[in-house]
Amino acid sequence: MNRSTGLILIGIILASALVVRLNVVHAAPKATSKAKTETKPEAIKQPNVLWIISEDMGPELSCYGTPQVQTPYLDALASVGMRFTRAFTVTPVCSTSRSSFMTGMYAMTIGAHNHRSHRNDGFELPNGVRLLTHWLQDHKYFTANIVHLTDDPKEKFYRGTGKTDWNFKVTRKPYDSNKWSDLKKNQPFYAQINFPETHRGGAWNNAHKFIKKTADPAKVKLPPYYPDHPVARKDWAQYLNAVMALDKKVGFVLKQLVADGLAHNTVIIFFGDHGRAMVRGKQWPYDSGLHVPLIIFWPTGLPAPEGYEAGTVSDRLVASIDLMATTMDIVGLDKPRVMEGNILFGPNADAPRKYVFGGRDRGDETVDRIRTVRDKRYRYIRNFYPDRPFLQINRYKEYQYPVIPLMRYLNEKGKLTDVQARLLAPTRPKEELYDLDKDPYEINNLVESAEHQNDLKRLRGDLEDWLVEIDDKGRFPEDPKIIEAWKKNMMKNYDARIKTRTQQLRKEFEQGGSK
Ligand SMILES: [Ca+2]
Repeated sequence: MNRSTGLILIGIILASALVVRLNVVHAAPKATSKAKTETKPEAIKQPNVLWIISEDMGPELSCYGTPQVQTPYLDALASVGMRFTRAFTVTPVCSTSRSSFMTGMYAMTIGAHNHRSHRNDGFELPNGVRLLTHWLQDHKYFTANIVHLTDDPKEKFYRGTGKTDWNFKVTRKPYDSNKWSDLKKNQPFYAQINFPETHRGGAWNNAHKFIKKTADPAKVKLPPYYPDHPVARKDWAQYLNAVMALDKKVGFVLKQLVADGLAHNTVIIFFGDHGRAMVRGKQWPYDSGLHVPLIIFWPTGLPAPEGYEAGTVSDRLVASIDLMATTMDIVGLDKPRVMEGNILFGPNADAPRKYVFGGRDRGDETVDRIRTVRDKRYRYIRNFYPDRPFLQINRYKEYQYPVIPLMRYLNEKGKLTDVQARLLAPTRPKEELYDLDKDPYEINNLVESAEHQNDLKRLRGDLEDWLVEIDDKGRFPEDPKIIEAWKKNMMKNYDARIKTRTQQLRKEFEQGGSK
């Protein structure tokens, strides 16, 4: 961690909070806003809430102990806020995860469980379920999904994506603004910033250009189910570079929050929309696809709720849908009766979770259904399509993840370890059970282990109860025409590109050799 940057930031945030307590005018450090920084007591009563959301990112930050990554700003935020080590999204891909955490409901309950579904068929949310921002707008909150962090229209780096990506029809304008500069004058506000760096694409590919010190591919730590090959190391290092570019943008936001005099009355929630965009990460409901970083900062200008302790690390189980329930509670809204998310803090807090649940369904053209439950120690997984390969064809991933063609190539040469080769097996186990304490990479399936039969039965039963409780819509197969349309579209978009890229990569594999 860059200690000096981190310490400066801690100082700024604490100083800002202290200023409020002393009720004096805040001396803003190099504010880029013209707004006055004087604080008003009435603005403090209704907290602002800021969600900063990283794309496709597991807890690969330096404050979570990941080597070769330096995230001074998020580390600093964690050091004055609360860092959660067991936070999970309920699904491992953008649209289903976002449909969940923006409604406080499991995607499987509300019928939003198939990736990029219901875009043009008029499908609406069930009665009593609404977007977070619709609740907030009716509660007289100003809402924003920030694209423009500055007022410079030419600014390319310090921007948000404005991503929504929901699998249902939105019946009303979901946000009032996309400009940061609208926030100060429209308090109380709820703002969301979605950053793209850790999503594969242009921002990922260029991330190393925006940071001072890049990750060293030779020193990154790869999961054992990836081949230890220069291509895999380079890919992982670029992911960490993307994390570092993201951190730089988070730092910009935090500094701007202070400069605008908003740090004293804004609750900050930072999390990932699901796990990393790697094989066995995004789209797979293991820890590697569901485990996300979560940092919550409670400003000291507001009384901290019971259960929130600044500067601490919590190992309680948190589901992404809890963030919506908690946000509604923070602003003074009652949690709707049907909501499946839990309130984390304060007098209305729900009991801490014993389990977090999740799963996946169709992703692009790839039909699947997996459900999972995890307690603090074990993860149980049920595969509803055990007759299909783990790496059944998904053209997006075949094109985007270089480790997939690498593994296919090395498998042909017989150069994969048993653990790695399992990902290319033609079938999958019906059930999986992992001891996360002993096996954080989830590679030793304990379903046949005599000493784990009690835990297996317990979690199997909990999962079955949950499927009934949430009225899981994934039990109904999708219209085959929808799947066929996806397949045709993906073939058209990707087949030629995959062929060219695989040929290029194979040359690289041959030159790189395997270690
Ligand atoms: Ca995503």
